[in-house]
Formats: sequence, C-alpha cells, structure tokens
Amino acid sequence: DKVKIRTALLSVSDKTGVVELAKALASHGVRLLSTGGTYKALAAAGLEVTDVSEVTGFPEIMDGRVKTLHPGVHGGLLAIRDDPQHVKAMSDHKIGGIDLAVINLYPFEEVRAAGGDYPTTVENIDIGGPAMIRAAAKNHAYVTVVVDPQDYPQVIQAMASEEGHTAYAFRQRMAAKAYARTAAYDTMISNWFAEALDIEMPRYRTLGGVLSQEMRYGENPHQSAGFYLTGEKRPGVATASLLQGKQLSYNNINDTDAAYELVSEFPVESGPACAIIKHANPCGVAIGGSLVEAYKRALACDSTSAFGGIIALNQILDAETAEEIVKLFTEVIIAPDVTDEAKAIIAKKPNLRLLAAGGLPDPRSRGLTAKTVSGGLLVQTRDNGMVEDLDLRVVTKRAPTAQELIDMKFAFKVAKHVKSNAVVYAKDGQTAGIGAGQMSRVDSARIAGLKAEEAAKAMGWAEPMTRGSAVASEAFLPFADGLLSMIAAGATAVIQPGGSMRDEEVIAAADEHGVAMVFTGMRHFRH
Ligand code: 93A
Repeated sequence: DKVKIRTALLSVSDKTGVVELAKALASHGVRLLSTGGTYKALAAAGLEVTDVSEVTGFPEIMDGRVKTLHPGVHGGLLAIRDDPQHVKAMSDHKIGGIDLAVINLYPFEEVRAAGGDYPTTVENIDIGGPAMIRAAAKNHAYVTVVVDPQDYPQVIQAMASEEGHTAYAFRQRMAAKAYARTAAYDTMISNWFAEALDIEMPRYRTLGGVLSQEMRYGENPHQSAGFYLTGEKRPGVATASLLQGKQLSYNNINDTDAAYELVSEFPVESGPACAIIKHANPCGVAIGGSLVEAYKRALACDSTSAFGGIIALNQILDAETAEEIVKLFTEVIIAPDVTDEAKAIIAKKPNLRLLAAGGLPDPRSRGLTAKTVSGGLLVQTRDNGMVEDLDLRVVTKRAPTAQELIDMKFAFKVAKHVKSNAVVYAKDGQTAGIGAGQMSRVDSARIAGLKAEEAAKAMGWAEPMTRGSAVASEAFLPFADGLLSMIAAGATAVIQPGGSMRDEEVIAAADEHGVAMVFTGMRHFRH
C-alpha cells in the first residue's frame, strides 16, 4: 500500500511552509510541478521546478481562471497506476503520474471577511484547486493530497523515514481532510450568497462552516467537540475578541450565545440591559437605570443560580459594573466593548473570560439556525419576531396600564429566550421569576412563582416581586389552570400568543379576577 512519490504538484495561495516542503521533496529526487505564483516562489528559493503549462502544453489563460483544468493534470492525478487501460491512456496521451498534490485555495473566506466587493469575492472562488483536490483525494489509493500547511511536517517525515513513500492510512486521512476542506469551502460560498442575496430558503443554500476551534471536550468531558464558523458578520460569541481568560468551552459558547442574543433584544439607545444565563436559560434579566443597576437587578432575580453564570450586557462594560461583577464567581462576560478601567478591574480575576463583541447583533436580522437530530440537521429561519412589531390585542375587559404594558413586553421578550415551557414574571423592567423547560406550563408557572418567593427571602423583601407583576407565556395557555397559578402568584397582567381552543375559558377567568390580558398572535417556542 506504499506509493513512492516521484512527482509532486504544488499550487498554493497560502505559501506558508511551501518552500521548506519543496526542498524536502527535491532532496528525495521528487520532480516538482507548479502553477504561476507558486512556481515563482519555488524558483526564487533556488529550486528546480517545472511550470505546469509545460506539462499541459497549454498556457495559463483568462487571468489564471484556467491553468490546471487539463487532462494532462487530471489524468495524472486520477490514473489507476496498475490498470493496463489507464496505463495505456497515460502513455498514448503522454500523461505523467502525479503522486502528491499540495494545494490550498484562493482565499475566498479572507476576502469575504475583509468585506471584498461582489466581483472581487466572486473572482476568489477557486475552481481548479478544488477540482485537483477532489481528484487527488478520490485516487488516494495512489495519490497523497495535502491541503493544510500544518500537515507538511508529516509529509516531510514520511519522505525521510519511509524512503519517499506515504502509508495508505495517511493518504486516507488526508483524503478525508481534503473533502472536508472542499465541502467547507463551498459551504462558505453558499453562506456568502445567502448573506449577499438575503436568501433564507434552505433550498438555495447549505449550512455549515469552517472549523475554528477544537475544544478539550464537549458538553461533557467524554465528548469531543469543535466550533465551526459560518463567516456570518453577526456580532456575537463567534466573532467577539477574547480580552482575557482561557478559551471558551463548549458550554461557555452555548451559554454566551444565549446571553448575548437575549440582551441584543434591547438596543443600546433604549438604555442598559443585563442578562445572566445558566444552562442556556436566563436566571435574571433587567433593563433601565445605570448599567450597574441593571446588573444588580438582574442578579436579584436568582442570585443563587447566577453563581458561575454568564453575564451579557448591551452597553460598554464600565468600571462601576465591573467592580460589582467581580464580587461573584462568573464564567464569562460579553459586552459590545469594555473600558480600560473595567479591563483592569476584571484582570484581577484572571480566569474570568471577557469578550468584546464590537456591537450588538440585529434581533430582526434573517438567517438560519440548525440543530442535529439522529441522521439529520433540522434547519429553520431564525426566530426574529419582535413584540414591538406585533398587533397586540387586549382580550379582557380591563386593558393593561401603561406600566403593565411595558412590563408585559419586556417579559415576552425574555420568554422568547427561555426554553419552553416558559413563564416569565416581570415588574419595573426586571424579571421577578422565571420558569423554564417544564413539560407542563402550570409547572413552569409554579416554579417561577417559587423562585420569586425565594428571591424575596434572599433579598429581604416584604413580598415576592410577582405581586403586581406582568407575566408572559411564550405559547398559549391551553387551560385556565396556568392562569390561575399566575394570578395566585400576584400577576395582574398577562401576555401570551392566544389561539387555544379554550381561549374563551382563559379570558373569562382573567376577567373574573380583574386581570388584563393581551394576545400577541406570535409564539416563541424554544427547545
Ligand atoms: O483560477 S482557478 O480556479 N483555475 C485553475 O485552473 C487553477 N489551478 C490552480 N484556480 C486554480 N488554481 C489555484 O491557484 C490553486 O488552488 C491555488 O490556490 C492557486 C495557486 O496559484 P499560484 O501558484 O499562481 O499562486
């Protein structure tokens, strides 16, 4: 299963390490073939190298769009070396075998990230490179394909220790990596089109990304994990810069995303917002006042759960807030930016991961989200529904007061970011109790009420904040029992999508207790 490398084709945009590799190859008597720019780099290093147009008998044409797309190259990559017909075809057409293909692609991702204009980005779609990579990888029984400069040392070592051979298992692994690379490359092109043309329909795009980080483990220590970037220009956990602390773990990334997407519901202009997240659910959210006040009020909702949590802020993290945050053990802070004084304060806690996202994502922006199921990927458009954009319908005799309406909308926004079934009580721009992830809505309502009572005890308040609060349910109340539990906790106003078969029953119960109820007509399931 060993194949001696006699001829290598090198065609790379990223020239990192290529001269060193070529030198090692040359020292083993390998014949080097190359394309324009790579040829120049190798020749400049004093290596003997043949231009691929000599092999094809065809010049590079159309600004290099066609340089290796030729049977002289692809025949050399694809020929089955011990098939008599293939061997005959090679000799009939004067095709030499290519045993090693070292290729990396036009920097499409980099050009896109740098905000390249439409024609420049299109021009950076590599055609010949992926064709060669795929051909060489298909023929891995005979050919070694290398697409990542990080693998050059392994090739050099194989050449040295195995007398110019590579092992079949190595070629197989390199082939697997090669298809992962071309697939990711095409996915990034698809992602770019989706963004440029604002395509949401799954039919016209694929979903995926480029591996950016391998974690030490996944959700649990026995699971391996990686973080793939889609190249989307959405400020958030994927694009933020880590100002201090260790790399984010799998759970950190998941929770930080949940936290930042939640605070982004509250634009900078509307004043400070703070969300504290545990296990992808908020355990406290508050808006208004100063940033430090928002943090303290978010914390008050459930200070026990906030321990070891993730904090997201919609404003630049200032010294005052930083000073307050470091009093408690926190895993991650994410904010649009951080002042120098705040950085210095956080620096006293070297393990605290601090992320500057550069801005807030647009909660109304389009895009796709995905989750895996056994044997598949479930893809849908992002839940970008905003309560401000909905026609709210008062369904009870009593209409909500101005303050109730504000609290209702706030609670409904938070409920959108709570795992279903979600029940969120809020008062004066602050969550009073959050019930998440229960199989029955009544249980979520009860838990939220209980949490509010615990918070009152912990904070030394006379009564839980659910007294006189507004409450949101992210999906309709199927029966009156959930509502009655909310009323028992002290809610005076309820916001929910409506649309249950028993809406009339639920409305009658609300009227009976003088509770104001509003229907949004939009559901926010989150699983
Ligand atoms: O323009 S292409 O799509 N057409 C080709 O025939 C072709 N052959 C190699 N791109 C092509 N390449 C790419 O050129 C390689 O994938 C590599 O990224 C780059 C190397 O060009 P140079 O050696 O001139 O720097």
